[in-house]
This record gives sequence, C-alpha cells and structure tokens, in this order.
Amino acid sequence: MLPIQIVSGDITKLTVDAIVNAANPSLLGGGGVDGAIHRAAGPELLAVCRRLGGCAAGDAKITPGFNLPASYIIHCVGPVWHGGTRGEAELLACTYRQAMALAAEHRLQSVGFPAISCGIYGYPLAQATQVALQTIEQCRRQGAGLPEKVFLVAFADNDQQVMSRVLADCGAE
Ligand code: AR6
Repeated sequence: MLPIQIVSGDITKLTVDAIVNAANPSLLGGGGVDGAIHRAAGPELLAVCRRLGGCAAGDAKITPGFNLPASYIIHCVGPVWHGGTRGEAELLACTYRQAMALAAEHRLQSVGFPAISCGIYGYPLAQATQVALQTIEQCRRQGAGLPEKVFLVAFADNDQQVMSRVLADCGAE
C-alpha cells in the first residue's frame, strides 16, 4: 500500500516539514502555486532565492519556509508539456526524485507536493499523477531516511477526483 495521501486545498496552508514549489528556472517567482507560495512566505523568500542561482528543469533546491506553516520549501522545476514525446515523463520523475532526495537529506518527515507541471506547463494531470506516485514509491523502496508522510495536494476543481482515481488504479486504495 502506498503511504501517499491526496488532500485538497491550498498548499501554502499545509502544516508539514516541507512543501514543494512548482517553480521556473529563475526561482524568482511566477504565477500559479509559485506565486501563491511567494506571497504567503513573504519577501524574505525572494531574497534567499536570488542567491540560489536558479534551478534546471528536473532539479530541486531548498529554502526555509519563512511565514509559511511549513518549515521548508523545496523548489522544483518540472518539464513543460510538449505532447509527451520529448522526455517529459522522465524529466518529471527526475524532479520528484530530486525533491525526495532533498527531503531525505534534511531528514524531513512530511512533505506536500503540488501537481508539478500540471498548470501553466500543461502536463495532463492523470499522467503526471501516475509518474508522481510511481516515482515516490520507488524512492521509498530504495532509499533510507525518506519522509514518512507524503501528500499530493489537489487544488483546482475535480483535481482530487482525477488524482484519487489514479491512486486507486495503482492498487493503493
Ligand atoms: N496550492 C496547491 N496547488 C496549487 C496552488 C495552491 N495554492 N495554486 C495552483 N496550484 P502551476 P506548473 C496547482 O501553474 O504547471 C509558475 O508561473 C495548479 O492547479 O503553478 O509547474 C512558475 O513560476 C496545478 O495543478 O505550475 C512557472 O513559470 C499545479 O499547482 C510555471 O508556473 C501546478 O500549476 C510552472 O508551471
């Protein structure tokens, strides 16, 4: 059974050790969940992000959570969807692996992920959820010190239904 829970709501309100940001390579803020996280965390976040030197697609970097209930923010850059033939699934899996590796390195026990790449970057939600579930589960099988609780956060209308269906199809519910 996958120890992954799908929850609905605004990720900036989640009380966990870390929330994950779906950022862009500049790490200097943007729209969607990135904008919401920067607004909720406060201006100190941008000041720290400026010193990180950006982030390549598929990679992840960590900052404090500042005014958020979460102690840390793991900033990731997912792939832009081009129809699925340009390595998007591999790059998305890599993004989840890097985020999980940072969580393990910092001994974080609970992590909340948004649906990385599923907004402005256009990745279909069901396919992305499948990649997320498989990759998180692989990480947990292979690695030590990984978070005990992983939440996938559904935000837009119907997203929770889509994500829960994929989780059920994985044989986890
Ligand atoms: N809480 C949880 N999920 C959210 C929230 C929220 N407050 N707001 C949006 N989502 P997106 P991307 C969901 O577009 O596709 C930014 O401008 C949203 O419904 O935020 O990876 C960055 O700077 C969707 O399911 O990220 C990049 O330029 C998911 O979060 C670009 O967007 C991701 O949507 C990244 O695009």
